Amino acid sequence: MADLVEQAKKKASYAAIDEHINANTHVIGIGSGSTVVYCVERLAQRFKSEPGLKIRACIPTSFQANQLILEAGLPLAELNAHPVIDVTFDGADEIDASLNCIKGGGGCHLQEKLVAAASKKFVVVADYRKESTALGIQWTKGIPVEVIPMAYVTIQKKIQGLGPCVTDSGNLILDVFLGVLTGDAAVTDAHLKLITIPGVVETGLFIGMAGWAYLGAADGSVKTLT
Ligand code: ABF
Repeated sequence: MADLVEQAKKKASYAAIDEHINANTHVIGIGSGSTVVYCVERLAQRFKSEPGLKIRACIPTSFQANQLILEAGLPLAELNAHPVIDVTFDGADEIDASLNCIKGGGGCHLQEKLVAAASKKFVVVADYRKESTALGIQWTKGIPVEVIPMAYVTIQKKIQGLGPCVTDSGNLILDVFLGVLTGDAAVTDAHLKLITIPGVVETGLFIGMAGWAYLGAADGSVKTLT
């Protein structure tokens, strides 16, 4: 089982990199989590072996991504130095048929969303366990919500969030249970309900941001959603 999942993550990541990285991709966003490790692995292989690739900058979404980029020998740079990203690759906790995602199970969704929002193309890579007909079915740990530390108790009372844990940006994460979110309107309503609370910095609901999802299957194939 563990081997099948790792194989699925790797196949999905390699397919995504091979389809979206070419001589015209210069600035690349690097997501967080265990699947993205394979994206960086494949990117580094191609960076070192294809002189035609002109990768100028890799923008991290977390401390983990920062370290992955450095250790792979890829060019690390800040979002403020490269505010327009050609393509970003990132994992997800759950993805529905409209490519809406729950992200942030690793506590990185604020920086992930900032990088995704600056990207011309946002590509999700995941294994088969993440695909879902409605958000909240597969991922049952709640929607991660990043909040300002000063207000976390007040917010926690309002939304009955579990937590907190500390993020790379020095904020706190609360996990909020809103049930199964069926359809785009329900996902949008959930995001708006949370984001309008003073002190909420960002939610883990990524709505309409992903243009592609590469999902590795247990049989070694890769399913593409667009
Ligand atoms: C990041 O890592 C997060 O937004 C998401 O929570 C998680 C997915 O990790 P993995 O690829 O390990 O499942 O992308």
